[in-house]
Amino acid sequence: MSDRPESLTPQTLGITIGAMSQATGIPANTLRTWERRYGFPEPDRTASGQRVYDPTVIGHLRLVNQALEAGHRPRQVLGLDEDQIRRLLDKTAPSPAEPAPIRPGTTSVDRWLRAVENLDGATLAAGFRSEAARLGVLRMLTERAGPFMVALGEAWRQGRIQIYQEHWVSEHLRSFLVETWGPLSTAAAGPPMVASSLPHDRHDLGLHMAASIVSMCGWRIVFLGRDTPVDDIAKAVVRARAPAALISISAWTAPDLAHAHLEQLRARLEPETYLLVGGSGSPGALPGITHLSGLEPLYQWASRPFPTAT
Ligand code: B12
Repeated sequence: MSDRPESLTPQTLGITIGAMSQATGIPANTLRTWERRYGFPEPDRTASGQRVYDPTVIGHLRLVNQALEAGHRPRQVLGLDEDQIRRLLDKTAPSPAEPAPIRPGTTSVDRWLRAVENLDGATLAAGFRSEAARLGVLRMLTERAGPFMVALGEAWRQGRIQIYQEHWVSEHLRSFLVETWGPLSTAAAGPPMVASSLPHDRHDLGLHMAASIVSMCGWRIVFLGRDTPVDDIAKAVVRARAPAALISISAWTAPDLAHAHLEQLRARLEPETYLLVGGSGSPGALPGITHLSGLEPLYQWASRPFPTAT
């Protein structure tokens, strides 16, 4: 991949096994074992033999993860396509009118990465909107926007995307997400939910994605955004009389730091306040914390009857 850093081509758009593992929470060894036993996920190889995965497989693997969490076995799940896993998980089957998935090599992720390279805002804006209309917001975020940002991070790490391009695209995606959740939240009939990142974490796109999901379910968002002190998150929950707080933790936050902040926050909240936690830097299940492994479980959680305010 590093032999042609000057331009983005289909071969250079893949992500490494480390990035795939980070994006899905599936250990690299498990990915290799599944490839050997079940032929999935099947990577391409660079000239030096390094595995490179199509980033759109991230959404598929996150579904596999959910099916395994739900008690299904790898051999039952790994031969299934995304729609079959959704049906296994009792998710709504897609309508017959839904278009077939875009083939690798012409994926939205590829097109959007090229748009970033060329600072082509029109292609990005049209792409975000049309994919949201085509797939629905939940699938657009889990199967397109999330994998796109992971691929972008990989391209940046390899020096193929500059920091100005990363800032530029982050602002584009942020605008799209705010336009998605803002009007829903303003019109929401449900209770408030405080949405925040942890101290020092300047990543907030996962938080905007999570806000988009819960606002679709009728929650009103009290958005604190990135890098918020734990005490202030707790004060906002009290002030808003919010029955729930949502914390998004990016891959940048070290797990032990995230753990410490979450313990502090839990101690400052009333016991009955729900503390929802997710994002690729989430330290996982902790006492008093509702850890959710992705946006689909968040959607399930937020669709339940509203709790009463504390
Ligand atoms: C965009 C970006 C930035 C932007 C952020 C802009 C913004 N407004 O958010 C900027 C330029 C500011 C930035 C800065 C930095 N970044 Co940065 N960044 C990224 C990038 C490319 C995308 C982040 C993102 O949006 N990911 C997509 C999100 C949405 O994915 P996610 O968190 O997994 O969330 C998904 C689910 O988990 C779920 N979810 C999210 N939240 C929640 C919450 C709940 C409750 C639930 C249920 C679900 C859920 O929704 C998403 C759906 O797919 C990542 C690459 C990556 N792999 O993520 C690097 C990345 C996170 N950054 C990285 C680094 C190193 C940095 C910097 C240190 C760079 C620098 N030298 O300055 C700084 C750190 C700044 C800081 N103090 O936080 C590294 C972290 C590596 C590590 N493990 O430490 C990454 C992984 C890049 C890389 N490959 O190396 N970054």
